[in-house]
Amino acid sequence: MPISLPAREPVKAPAATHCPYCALQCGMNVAAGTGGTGAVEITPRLDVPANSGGLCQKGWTAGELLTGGARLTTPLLHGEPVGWDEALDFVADRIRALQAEHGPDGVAVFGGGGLTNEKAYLLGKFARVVLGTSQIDYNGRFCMSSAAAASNRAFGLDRGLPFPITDLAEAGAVLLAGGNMAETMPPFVRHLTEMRRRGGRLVVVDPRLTATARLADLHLQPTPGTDLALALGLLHLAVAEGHVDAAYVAGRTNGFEAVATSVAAWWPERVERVTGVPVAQMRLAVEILGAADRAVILTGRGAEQHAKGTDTVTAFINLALALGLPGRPGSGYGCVTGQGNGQGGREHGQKADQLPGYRKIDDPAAREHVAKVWGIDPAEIPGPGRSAYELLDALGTPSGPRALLLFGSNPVVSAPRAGHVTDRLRSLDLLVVSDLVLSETAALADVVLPTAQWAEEEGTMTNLEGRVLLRRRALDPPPGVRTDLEIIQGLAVRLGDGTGGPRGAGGFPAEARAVFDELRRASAGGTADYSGITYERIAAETGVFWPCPGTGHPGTPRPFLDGFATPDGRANFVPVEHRPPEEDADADYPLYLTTGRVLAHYQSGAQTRRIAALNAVVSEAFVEVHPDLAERLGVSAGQRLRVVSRRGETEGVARVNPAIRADTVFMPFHWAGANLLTNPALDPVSRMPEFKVCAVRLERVG
Ligand SMILES: Nc1nc2c(c(=O)[nH]1)N[C@H]1C(S)=C(S)[C@@H](COP(=O)(O)OP(=O)(O)OC[C@H]3O[C@@H](n4cnc5c(=O)[nH]c(N)nc54)[C@H](O)[C@@H]3O)O[C@H]1N2
Ligand SMILES: Nc1nc2c(c(=O)[nH]1)N[C@H]1C(S)=C(S)[C@@H](COP(=O)(O)OP(=O)(O)OC[C@H]3O[C@@H](n4cnc5c(=O)[nH]c(N)nc54)[C@H](O)[C@@H]3O)O[C@H]1N2
Ligand code: SF4
Ligand SMILES: [Mo]
Repeated sequence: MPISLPAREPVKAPAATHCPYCALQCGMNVAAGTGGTGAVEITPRLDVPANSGGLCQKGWTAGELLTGGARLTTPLLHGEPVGWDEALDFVADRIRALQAEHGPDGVAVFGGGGLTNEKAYLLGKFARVVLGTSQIDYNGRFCMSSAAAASNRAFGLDRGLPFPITDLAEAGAVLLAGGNMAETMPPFVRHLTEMRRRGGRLVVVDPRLTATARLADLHLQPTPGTDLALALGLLHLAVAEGHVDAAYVAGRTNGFEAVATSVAAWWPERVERVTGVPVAQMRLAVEILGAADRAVILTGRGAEQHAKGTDTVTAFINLALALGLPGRPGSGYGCVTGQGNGQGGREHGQKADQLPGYRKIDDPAAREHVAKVWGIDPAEIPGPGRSAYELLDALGTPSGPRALLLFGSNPVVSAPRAGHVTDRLRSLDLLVVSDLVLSETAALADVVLPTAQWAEEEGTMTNLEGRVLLRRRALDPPPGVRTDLEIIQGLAVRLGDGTGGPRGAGGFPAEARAVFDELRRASAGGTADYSGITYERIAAETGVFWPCPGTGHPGTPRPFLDGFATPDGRANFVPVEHRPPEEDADADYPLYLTTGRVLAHYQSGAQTRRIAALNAVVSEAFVEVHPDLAERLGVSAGQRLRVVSRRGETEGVARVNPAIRADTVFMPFHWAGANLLTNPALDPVSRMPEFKVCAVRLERVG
């Protein structure tokens, strides 16, 4: 059934909006067609505290993909351009046939943390209400799920930074475990340098002397995968040196005794043997944290992306609680969330076990509330589905989904054990990808749906501080391109009950505002309550912090000041034990591989590898090796290296750098290759894969 799309107002004035990429969500003004060139002009906004005038080179060049020739402008069916009706009819017919044969769970959905709140919400609703499938998850599972799980069990709430980013400047000390913001969020660094300018001290934990570690007063350089032991050792020392805040522990927490007992065995020399971090450096780190009146402990993906990531973050939270930090002004624990809407993307129902408002899908009260908003019976909402890697791993298997609809992710490059994931994607009966460009994953799809981009659409994004921001439209999408909301609506109309009701056009508006208004109602009373947030308020207040239950509510910049979100209002210490990586180095694979990011490229590189100025900075995968290792292998900088793991092999150019440990090599994952090697061992709680450590060997090529 053809439907009418919302009218688009012509756009003239520059739009005050936000960068399409990372969770810092730097504010920028976007002016379209400046000087009649068709090019887009980007200037930083001064009114957004996260960047207040700063942008990184990805932000400066983000306009290039809007106007360049790299983007998709027509749907593709088996590689051939077709019209929208033909493409969407084909998808709907195939889904109907596959569900008739394999049941509702025969069709799966995979979303992304770069999608707006509105898209994430509507995608989750589409999966449950129209497809009736439990099989939905998203790439945020690969991102901050371990920190989320640890925060939930300690604080009863997961909000990346539970304080405004500008609070960092007031801290007397910051310990950052496994984050490299100088490359991953350059304008973030100004908050750390301001802290240091005021006399505060920075401690960075990273197996590499990164650009961020170079800014630090103290750099701890552990073996990859040993942060848990390090955190236990730091708490051991904090107890031994009398840094525990006894009044805070007694007044605001539960369970300290068991944790104090469990770290007793982690004396400093033992921790040094496990981590490689000298005892003196650990003592200094604890002294710095203990001496500061206000202190913050932050984790990034380096500490989190492990098969024990949840316990590692828990160990750092235990340390923060013992020092009396969370819930005190200018102090606390925070996870530096990654994707543009990494925070909001995990709150509104694209996660296998969640419903909007950060509700649990197996909670009867949550199901009843959301079903009412959706106009369906609670019993019709499916139960929890598979987590991201488990879902990808099940595709095309006898018990797994036969079709996948994918919005906002490129797993052929970014999933762990990517060679296997690619095989699973190829084995599907139907793969449908909505993207701006022909990503490596879109290139495998039966149907590719070209979607509008950030500067061509409205919507909300929730940044790393939990601040809900407004994405504004600066220009029209090219002819032939539709927004994700229009695409979801197009499918809902075809696959729904054919009425204007909740299972048809009525339940799936394509206007972002209408979706947001429904999201507000669906989230009301939930943990992530957005009910008091409106587009007008966001515009007037430069963002509103959730929870915001009611239009008269001011929003909540610091949710833990008066108490934690646990039933008794107290934070929970949770005892955890160190264990080695799932795959340790051995005679055949003697080195640790760790993976991460470089400044110029974003994620799977689908966007940034298509931007000339960024490709000019780094244009291919590299392997960072220590000079001693290079000498042992007879390798010099610029030579090609083969990196081999039990799962696959790839090549890269050698970068010889004394900044990395001699037992470890580093590869960025922005090019297909690094993830052919990685180990999909999953964290038992968060289901996060072990991206940050596996065993490899190096070979010279030729
Ligand atoms: N330029 C750029 N910026 C980005 C992104 C991007 O792709 N490119 N992506 C965005 C997203 S989604 C995310 S999640 C964030 C990620 O932001 P970060 O967490 O800062 O990024 P990573 O480079 O993945 O990892 C950070 C550091 O962890 C270190 N590391 C590796 N193994 C270990 C370990 O076992 N322990 C410790 N302590 N450290 C370890 C690495 O050496 C690396 O320097 O960045 C966001 N910003
Ligand atoms: N080895 C290794 N692997 C990793 C990591 C690591 O550190 N090491 N980090 C992991 C982390 S933290 C993350 S977040 C993932 C990210 O990895 P991916 O999930 O692959 O993320 P992106 O590369 O951002 O993919 C987004 C895709 O969606 C498209 N896109 C962008 N915006 C939109 C939109 O609004 N709508 C639609 N439909 N499409 C859009 C882009 O063009 C791109 O093709 O990678 C993970 N993989
Ligand atoms: S730091 Fe992140 S949000 Fe800011 S300009 Fe760079 S990519 Fe964009
Ligand atoms: Mo991420």
